[in-house]
Amino acid sequence: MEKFADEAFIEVSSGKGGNGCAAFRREKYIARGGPSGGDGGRGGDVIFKIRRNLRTLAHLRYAHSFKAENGHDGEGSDRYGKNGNDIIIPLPPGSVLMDAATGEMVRDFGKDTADFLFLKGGNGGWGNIHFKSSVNQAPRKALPGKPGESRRLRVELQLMADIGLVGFPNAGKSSLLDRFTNARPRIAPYPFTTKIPNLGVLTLGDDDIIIADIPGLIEGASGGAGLGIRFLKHISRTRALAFLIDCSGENFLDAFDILHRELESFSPDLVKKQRLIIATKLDLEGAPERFAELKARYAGENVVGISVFSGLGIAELAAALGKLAAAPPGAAEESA
Ligand SMILES: Nc1nc2c(ncn2[C@@H]2O[C@H](COP(=O)(O)OP(=O)(O)OP(=O)(O)O)[C@@H](O)[C@H]2O)c(=O)[nH]1
Ligand SMILES: [Mg+2]
Repeated sequence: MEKFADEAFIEVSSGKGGNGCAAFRREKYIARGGPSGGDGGRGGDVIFKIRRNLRTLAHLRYAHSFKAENGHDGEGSDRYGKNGNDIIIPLPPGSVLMDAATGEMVRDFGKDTADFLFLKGGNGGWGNIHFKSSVNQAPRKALPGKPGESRRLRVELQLMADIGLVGFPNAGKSSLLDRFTNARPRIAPYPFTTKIPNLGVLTLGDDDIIIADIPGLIEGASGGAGLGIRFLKHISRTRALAFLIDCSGENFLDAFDILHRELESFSPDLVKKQRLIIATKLDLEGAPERFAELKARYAGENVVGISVFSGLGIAELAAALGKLAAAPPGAAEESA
């Protein structure tokens, strides 16, 4: 599924340490106060954290530069500078970090999901309180903070779809992906427009749901008819399937049974997944009646009707897909 890799380039920097301070006590009745300059604070670190609810790298593309706070400078009266705040960069599970220039692997979060401290902030410089000695009671010496570090990284993520769209050619799968997501697949009024799978991201509140649109299936696909069923491997690890059934003409009533059979012959796990039946093109004449017939025939299934053209049922469908994506994983995913 390398076609679906999501990728982002980011620049990350840890904070510089604060400078140490050279200062002297000035108190009443004390003629020559000793040194009182505090140390600079430590610069903030760069830390990566895996967040389960993230599914894509989209958040890295808006703000691609991430910098931790610098340490604050030390001050007189023995005051130490505050440490700079760390920068915490959230990543979706399965992210891989590589050096942008060399491609060298930095971290594979597919193997280890623990927080990753990547760049440490610079240490703060010592204030002059550290430099007092028997021979120098009034040292003017204080040290600057150490610099932070910067690196450019390539972040890569192999997307895995939550929901797979299956249906006969021309059922409206790509049109739905186009309507719902950032993906812009080819759409045309003839069969087998889609030749390779497309992925799109549907954002619902805080959650990203990844939808896979695959080439159309026909009766006999498991025996090689049409484009065959090898594309089904792209939906074998989804949480749920949506079966799209074109209600603009004939063949709508048996479509689900035929699709079910083709899927089952590819893998019995596929038909154990959570599923939803979507009746499409309800804006066309006769389609609402066919939708009613379909619902009656598959009374035990969850059947929703939509029109991508008129917008009918689209909001309800988004909510239903959100629920499906949050459902426990299907049997195929557990065994994968
Ligand atoms: N009237 C109407 N036409 C639709 C609707 N949705 C899709 N279509 C049309 O149906 C045709 C097929 O749409 P696609 O989205 O390409 O269908 P597909 O299922 O991806 O087809 P394949 O890629 O060949 O499997 C196009 O001409 C679309 O414009 C709809 O809600 N109403
Ligand atoms: Mg298509």
